[in-house]
This record gives sequence, C-alpha cells and structure tokens, in this order.
Amino acid sequence: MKIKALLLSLLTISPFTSACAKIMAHDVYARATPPSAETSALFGHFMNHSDKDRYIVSAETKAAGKVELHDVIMDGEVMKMRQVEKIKIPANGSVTLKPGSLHIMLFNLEKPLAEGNTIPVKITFANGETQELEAPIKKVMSGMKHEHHH
Ligand SMILES: [Cu+2]
Repeated sequence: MKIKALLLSLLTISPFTSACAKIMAHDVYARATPPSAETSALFGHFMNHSDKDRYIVSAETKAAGKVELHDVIMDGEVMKMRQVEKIKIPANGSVTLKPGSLHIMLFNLEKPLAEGNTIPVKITFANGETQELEAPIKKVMSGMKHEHHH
C-alpha cells in the first residue's frame, strides 16, 4: 500500500503530465511513393488544447535528406506548393495537414516509402518543444482531391 501511495504522489507532481498533452497529433501519416520517387509528404491533424496559438516551425526524419513546411496556393488555375516558415495551430483549435493543402514536404528520400512501414518523425514547435512520433506510410490516391469515394 505504501508503495502505491508513493507512486501516485510521484505521478501527480510530475511536471510533464500537464505540459505534454497541450498539442495532440492525430493520424499523422506519410504518403507512399513509387520506387523512383525522391519526394513525399507528411499529413495529419494537430490539436491545440491551450489558450495560446502554437506554431510548428520545423520537422525532421531520417527517412528524408531535407524537410520543409509547405502550403498549396492557387496561381490562376494552377495549384502550386510554396514553402512556409511555420504552420499555425490556433489556440483551442486545430490544423489539418492534408493533400492539396498544408503539408510537411520530404525531399531526398533515403529510399522509397513503402506502404505498411513507418518512419520516425520529430516535430519542433516555436517554443522549443519537440514531439516525436512514428508515422505510418499510407497510399494517397491524389494530391488534389478532397472528396471520398466509396
Ligand atoms: Cu510540398
């Protein structure tokens, strides 16, 4: 009984219990690539459970030589990717990185991304916090479509 009580008190005073859950990453995944591709992208949903705006400022993975934060803009009728400095996760809100929109771009892939595998990803926020996660590799049908077909 005494040990249990001690453990419980350790848990409650841990400084990590509250700070950790402020940004929650959901369904982060990487786009599967054909064998010759050298680029891919990471998508996912980030929730901000704090009352301050938060920003993703960089990401890294050993699966890619270079990683950039990207947005997609309309240039006339052409969709173009452009690099952005940061991705905002609004206070008490969320941001979705998805095909045809914000994404984390992967360049110089070490090897093609095969569906079913995972890659380790480290995301850095503007306040210096980092979050590490394993992103599963999934097939993405098209970069520009938003509808779901069944
Ligand atoms: Cu891109």
